Amino acid sequence: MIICLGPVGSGKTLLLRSLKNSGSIDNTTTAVSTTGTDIFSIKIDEKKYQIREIGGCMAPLWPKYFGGVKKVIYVVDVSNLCQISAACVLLYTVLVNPVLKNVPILLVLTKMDVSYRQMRNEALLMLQMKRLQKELRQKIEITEYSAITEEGRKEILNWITKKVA
Ligand SMILES: Nc1nc2c(ncn2[C@@H]2O[C@H](COP(=O)(O)OP(=O)(O)O)[C@@H](O)[C@H]2O)c(=O)[nH]1
Ligand SMILES: [Mg+2]
Repeated sequence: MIICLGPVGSGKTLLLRSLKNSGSIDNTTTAVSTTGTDIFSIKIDEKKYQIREIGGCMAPLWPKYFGGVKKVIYVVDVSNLCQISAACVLLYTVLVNPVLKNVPILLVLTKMDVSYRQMRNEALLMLQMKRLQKELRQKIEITEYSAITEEGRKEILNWITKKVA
């Protein structure tokens, strides 16, 4: 099982929906923020991957779902600078959990369609990625995404299918 975490409204549901069905996001898609958890079954090259989205408002309960997790996708909304430092603290509390000490992490900087290119560096700075990468033993990869343009979709799918060393 892969889990998808991130603050409320960071774009988890839209990301997983667009990974599941490319082109499924349109103006008629209503966004209801996820309260419990939602499981998305994503088929890549005839193989099925289960990804569980855990609602951002459930952050205190996240660790309940860490058992048996193989990979973590962490979604951060780069268009919302106010949320980024909170996202960083949350990410840190996730990564120090011993259950996840060998689990690869994909940090998805999403809503790139809203932000300017240089937002990436600014966001990484605010997330204190350098420090995180130094202090933590997990392998953290960083990628950019937009559920609107679906730019970056392939990179995420590749990461999902990659064998865990
Ligand atoms: N422009 C833009 N808006 C997005 C993107 N991803 C999500 N959103 C919007 O952000 C809001 C929250 O998205 P949602 O996927 O429900 O967030 P969740 O709470 O993390 O599941 C919704 O209004 C989405 O339409 C994106 O890549 N680009
Ligand atoms: Mg959601």
